[in-house]
Amino acid sequence: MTNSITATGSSYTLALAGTPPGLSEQSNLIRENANKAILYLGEYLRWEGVLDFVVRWDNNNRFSWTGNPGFYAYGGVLDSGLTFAQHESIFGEDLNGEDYDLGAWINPSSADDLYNYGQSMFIDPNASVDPDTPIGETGGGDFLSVFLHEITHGLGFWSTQQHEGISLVTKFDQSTDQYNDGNWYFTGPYTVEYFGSPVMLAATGSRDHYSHTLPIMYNLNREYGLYNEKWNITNLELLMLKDLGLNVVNFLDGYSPENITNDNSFTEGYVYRLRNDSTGKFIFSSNSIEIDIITGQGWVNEGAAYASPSSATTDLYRFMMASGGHFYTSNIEEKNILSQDSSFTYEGVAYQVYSTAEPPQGSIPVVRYLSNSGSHLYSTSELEQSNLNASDQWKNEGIAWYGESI
Ligand SMILES: [Ca+2]
Ligand SMILES: [Ca+2]
Ligand SMILES: [Zn+2]
Repeated sequence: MTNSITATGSSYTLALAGTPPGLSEQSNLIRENANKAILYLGEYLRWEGVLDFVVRWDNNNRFSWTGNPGFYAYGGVLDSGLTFAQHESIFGEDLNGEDYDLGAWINPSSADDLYNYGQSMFIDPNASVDPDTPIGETGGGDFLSVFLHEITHGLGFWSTQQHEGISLVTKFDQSTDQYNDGNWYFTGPYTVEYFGSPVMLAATGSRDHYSHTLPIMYNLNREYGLYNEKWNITNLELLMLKDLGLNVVNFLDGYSPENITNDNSFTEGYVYRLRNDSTGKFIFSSNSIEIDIITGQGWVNEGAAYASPSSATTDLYRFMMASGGHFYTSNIEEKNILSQDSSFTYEGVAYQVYSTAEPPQGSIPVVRYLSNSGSHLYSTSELEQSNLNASDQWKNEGIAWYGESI
């Protein structure tokens, strides 16, 4: 059943999966607490699509769990560096299909009680988020708080740079820097504006938390949380989520973020060409998040090349080549052939274009060039094309697709 959050209009589902028999009597209360956590977060965030939340008892191969019974964030990361839930929240597309988008894994060795790091957890009979609610002597923390914590990971507090090497760099990782003191800091502009400085991240444990040295009012995304308390949303988490691309529509205490514009040149529906001077590669993007991520990472935004047509006739498919460059095609047969080729990794639909068959009058041809070194360049500029045509470094491969003129 799809639910809607009155405050923001966001939609969601919630499932319990693999609930141990010993917890069947408590499962309604567990669901009620998880639901309250979603509604609580949903008062502040407006997301697109339908976020599918889960409380799932199972082993999670991704994290190859070895420690105490405990909780772990449910989700996964796309090549773009966004989590599934983050992508769906921003773009409204559910890219992991039937799988749940975010939530909590619970190690199943807790057969008939909820444990976190060996301690029994509190399941609040009132499903309250009030920070003054006593949570008993359990020591394992409050289930509602821990679930809320895990779903913030699903929404983008997720470092793969620390845990899975640097080949996959998340939007979160892009918002962090290691300073001379050896510590990592979150440097998102909204967060820095609010906090007054970059926010120190956990030095031990997992870097997608802020450090336990922050003032104790900051609890929800703290590493080594204060387990005898309810963890509450503060503006710090909300501004970190805003820096991660989420649409935060409400803040606490009347706070209103400064109008910080990183890329005010971006226009929805325009396709930008970006250039990497150190590798000589080019990329087309109509995705403000992607442009934001790669600009400054050696990529220069050359500006809008054309618009993605509103009445497009085909998808444009993007591949990553083993050589490091991108390859684009609007030809479905070529797309299917390259999908079988191990030196091409399919990245998905880049945006929509006009196919080469009967392009409308006034549309802009995109001409494909192949260099002697095997990389491709797509050009919409007649001046650039005449230079490329005159060069013996480049071979004109013809019109690849058409864009809408701006
Ligand atoms: Ca979904
Ligand atoms: Ca899904
Ligand atoms: Zn965590």
